[in-house]
Amino acid sequence: MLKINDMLDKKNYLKIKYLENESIEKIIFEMATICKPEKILILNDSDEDTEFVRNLALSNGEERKLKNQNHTIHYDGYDDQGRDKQHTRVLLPKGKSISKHINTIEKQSGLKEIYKILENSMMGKKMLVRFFCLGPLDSKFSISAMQITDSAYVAHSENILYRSGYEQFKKLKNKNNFFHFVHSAGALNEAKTSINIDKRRIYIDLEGNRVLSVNNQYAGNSLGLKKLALRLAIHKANNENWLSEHMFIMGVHPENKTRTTYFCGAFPSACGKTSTAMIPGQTIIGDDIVYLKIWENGECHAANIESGIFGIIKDVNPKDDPVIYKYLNSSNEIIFSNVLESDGSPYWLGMGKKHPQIGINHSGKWFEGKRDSRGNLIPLSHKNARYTINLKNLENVDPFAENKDGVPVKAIVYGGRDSDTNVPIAQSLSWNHGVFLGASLESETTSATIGEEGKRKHSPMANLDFIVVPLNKYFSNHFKFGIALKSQPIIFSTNYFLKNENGDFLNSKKDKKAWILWAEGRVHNEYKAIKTPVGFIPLYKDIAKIFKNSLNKEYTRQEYEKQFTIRIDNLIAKNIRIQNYFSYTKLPEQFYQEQSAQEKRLNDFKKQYNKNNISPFELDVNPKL
Ligand code: SPV
Ligand code: MN
Repeated sequence: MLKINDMLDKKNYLKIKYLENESIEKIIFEMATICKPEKILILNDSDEDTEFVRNLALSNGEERKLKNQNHTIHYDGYDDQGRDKQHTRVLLPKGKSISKHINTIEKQSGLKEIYKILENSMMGKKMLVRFFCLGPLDSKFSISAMQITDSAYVAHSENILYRSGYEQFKKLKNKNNFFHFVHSAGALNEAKTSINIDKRRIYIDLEGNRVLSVNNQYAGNSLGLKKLALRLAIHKANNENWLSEHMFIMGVHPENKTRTTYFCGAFPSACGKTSTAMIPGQTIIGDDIVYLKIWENGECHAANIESGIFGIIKDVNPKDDPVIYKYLNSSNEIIFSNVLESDGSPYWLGMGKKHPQIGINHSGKWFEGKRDSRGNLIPLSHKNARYTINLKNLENVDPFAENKDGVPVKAIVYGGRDSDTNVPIAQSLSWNHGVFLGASLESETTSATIGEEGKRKHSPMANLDFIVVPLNKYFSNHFKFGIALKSQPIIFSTNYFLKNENGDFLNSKKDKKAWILWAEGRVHNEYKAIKTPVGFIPLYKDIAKIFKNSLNKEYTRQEYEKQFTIRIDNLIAKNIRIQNYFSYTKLPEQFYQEQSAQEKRLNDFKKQYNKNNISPFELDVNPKL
């Protein structure tokens, strides 16, 4: 029987000892005893170790080189292309319950199950132990996080996406206040993808500040630092009065002005979060996960928890996403996942270029017209295919991206995929109303999670998949956070996905720039607005001018009218859906106050105008701030 001594040589043992942390030793030894790797490799922050992981991913076949020397390609299994919500569960101590929306399993039986699955899972493979810091190093945002994995692809991705934290761990001085993640891809086939998908499990241990994940490779399931750490951080934040959110951070730069206004924005997966943060002319700090804290000066400060982007590649083309498209064609380090490879080049859906009729993709050898075992046509690349890049070489990275104090946030945006209800942009009437708008976010499902697409679902703060505390507690935390701030960010709601009667989008992808610039102007009191039951909307003359100046586009009165019509009946129906959806649980009093106030405003409006759809021009008479 393999012993720790056989797995761990002197050099690696000393790398553990250097950290002077008993908990780390204990965890590594316990997991190695269960998973039985052929070798334990402790990786520090050195270039040598980073290079080692990159090469290991290539030599063990989890990644392959593309024509461009710094580009590699990785495939996840055909049925491992999104987050597995069904098998992601919170371990719950006996006799405890959290909330209906949280998928749970009794802790002892859950641990027993996953330990059994993890048994021998790393046989013949190397156990890689890697140390990171969530948030800027040595800051009030920093959380240390250790990743144990047998996948060099996972370790390689995390090297690109997170800040190295081996030295930061040393500063913990033997404390166990860190997150840790154990992952095994499990048995692999000849394509080096996980075989035992039926035994895919992601179990979250809140008290232990750890997540165990097995039989998967797709990053949303396997990379501890990403959505697994987000869940642990939400738990921590809700006990410590700060926020851990599924948000971007960007610097907004109005035309012909020198100021920068920082925005955070929460959008469900595949609903425009990255592309908002990448709007031409603006600067990006992060595109996925943000911690927000009340700073000493009473302002809201936010920091990016990551240092890279794991972005959806579909529809990245020179017209819609020029910055990313250019980057993907540069010599910077990139991992492409689940795209088509032909002759050493990557191809994906919506790249705006002719693609070959044959190649290799997530289904193996691919040809146009190929069908899977269920009879479905296999597209050339998966809709949830991704690119993994570091932020530092992006031309639009914000100069304060690594600031230890984060940046002061002046606006928060909530947006969902909604074809028929919300206007493209509205400013909430107050912080509490904004929290209510975030809490009532709905969105049509996308390919970022496994399951049916296009179904309208509730998506509070675009964070529901990751909220591991009761919604009452989570929403209360938001309300309280606003009260404690000396100056509150202004909350806006957006909707990029309105459609006409024929199912065509009413807006082009570029239009989001106009909404964001209008919101930025509102932060600085530069525009008047029209008050509606769902918040303040732009005046035609202002938004048309923004379209002209920033996009060189004539925004017609007809477009404005169609997009900013207040769809009273749909909004009332939404309000009822929200009420029904949350009826199973008790929410904070402020939520109910906002909901009934909104209901009253909608009903009063309906009475006053006596119709279902009210043109903004009918409201344009008496603009108020
Ligand atoms: C998302 O789905 O929200 C993502 C990608 O950012 S994943 O890593 O799957 O979470
Ligand atoms: Mn995300």
